[in-house]
Amino acid sequence: MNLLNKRRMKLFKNFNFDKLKTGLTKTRQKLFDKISETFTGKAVVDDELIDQVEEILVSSDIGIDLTDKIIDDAKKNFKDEKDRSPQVFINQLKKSLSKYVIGSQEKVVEFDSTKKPYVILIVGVNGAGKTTTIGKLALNYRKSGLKVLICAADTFRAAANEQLDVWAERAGVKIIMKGKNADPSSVAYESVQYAIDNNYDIVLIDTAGRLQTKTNLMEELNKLNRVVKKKLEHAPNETLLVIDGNTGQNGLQQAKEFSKFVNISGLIITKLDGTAKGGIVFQISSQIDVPIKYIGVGEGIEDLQDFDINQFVDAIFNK
Ligand SMILES: Nc1nc2c(ncn2[C@@H]2O[C@H](COP(=O)(O)OP(=O)(O)OP(=O)(O)O)[C@@H](O)[C@H]2O)c(=O)[nH]1
Ligand SMILES: [Mg+2]
Repeated sequence: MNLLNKRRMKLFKNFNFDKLKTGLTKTRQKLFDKISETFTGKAVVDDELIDQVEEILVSSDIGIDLTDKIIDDAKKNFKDEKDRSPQVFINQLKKSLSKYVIGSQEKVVEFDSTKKPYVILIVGVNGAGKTTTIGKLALNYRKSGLKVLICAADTFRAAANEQLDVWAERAGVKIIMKGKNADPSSVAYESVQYAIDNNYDIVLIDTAGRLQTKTNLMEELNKLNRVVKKKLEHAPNETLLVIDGNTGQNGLQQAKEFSKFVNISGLIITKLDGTAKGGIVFQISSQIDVPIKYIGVGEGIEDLQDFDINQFVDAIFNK
């Protein structure tokens, strides 16, 4: 392992295939089960069947553009196959789906111990799952042996501090908060200062939910970013946009708009348990060049998983 790899490391890997598969049940029903039904009793996949598969993909949250690409790609590769059975076609489909996501996944940013404190900014629209995700991340980083500080920069919503405080306690980490309506940038600034003074390894900054269409709130995020950078030049080291997996097409819009104001290094798609709209993951990845770092598959502190495209595809396209 070279020095660079040693410094930039994946500190924890959370992955449980069964949990992922259970979480994605509704998405699987909408995609794989429907495709399987179409293939029932058919030994050979012909163009008419492929047209039906195309319709199923379009009506899921994969979207028209990506479906076009996937179907073209799968058709092209399937043409050369001697075995024209449904299983072989499904395998082609899986490969084609992964193909359009894998490129952006190579850009995932990992923890770097030379950047101390390492600062992660969490942003997103109202109710996306930011605060919950911070609690989950804090626990994972602490378990990895890091000294973790949580910064409560959501000074807007009543009870935001209390909610985050509960998560900090669950995760067993320190939290910095100020009164309601304090300037979020000042809480962030002071937290980073505190982390520097007290030898913290990592700072997780929670922010208020904001609609991507509200320019003043988006400017506020940009300011917070600048203020943190002023205190610590390398920070924020990661800016993660949290997207609720149920929001479908709007999630894509959120990613595009937030990117105009802050440099999004990764996405966290939450609430993939219980939604039928998991196909949105493919659409988002194929349309914006930002990797998906984690996915949320439940409300509990252990329910944050690393995103792995091949496992994700397997969890949807398996009985
Ligand atoms: N099922 C499920 N629920 C989740 C997940 N992540 C978050 N939630 C729930 O989503 C709701 C909102 O979560 P919060 O963490 O408060 O969201 P937020 O983005 O901080 O919300 P605001 O600060 O109000 O913008 C809570 O009820 C969470 O329990 C997940 O992965 N799965
Ligand atoms: Mg919150």
